[in-house]
Amino acid sequence: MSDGQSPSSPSVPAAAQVGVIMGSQSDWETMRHACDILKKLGIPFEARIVSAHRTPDRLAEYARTARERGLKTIIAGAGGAAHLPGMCAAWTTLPVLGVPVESRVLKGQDSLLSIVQMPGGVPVGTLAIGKAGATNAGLLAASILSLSDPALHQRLEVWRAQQTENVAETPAA
Ligand code: RP5
Repeated sequence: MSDGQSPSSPSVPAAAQVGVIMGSQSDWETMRHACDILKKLGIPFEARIVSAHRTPDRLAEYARTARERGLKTIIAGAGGAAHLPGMCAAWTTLPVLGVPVESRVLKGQDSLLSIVQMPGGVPVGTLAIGKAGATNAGLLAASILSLSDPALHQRLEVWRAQQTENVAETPAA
């Protein structure tokens, strides 16, 4: 699980701006799509396994120190009783984007409801279940960072334009 690097200095890892955390190794298949977007847009990030239930102290330490370590947004993905995004948001005032991972038994409905139903006062921006949610979490993190980064704003505009160009007008046979 490699971290992002600055596109201008490929040998020197840039300080992470986005923290991508997930409750388990089994979440990586979903969460790697958030990382893929961050990589494509040249946003330095770090990816970590941090479980609200199995490693609660790791979560508290991670979230409480996130802002002082230079992170600007956290993407948190979890499945089932998906308390990771909410508990992360409880420890930090950074924007927290929650990705409901598709669970085996309830297909991610449990993850979605666990993440989206936050009490007023502790927000988590909740995305769609699975790959689309992880991809959009990466894009939303990029949008947030682009507010104070004109070069990133430009890369994001180019990415969107390319996406539009890639949509065929007629379906392939
Ligand atoms: C959650 O439990 C994780 O986020 C994961 O989606 C789910 C299952 O974890 P494993 O049993 O696969 O480690 O904490």
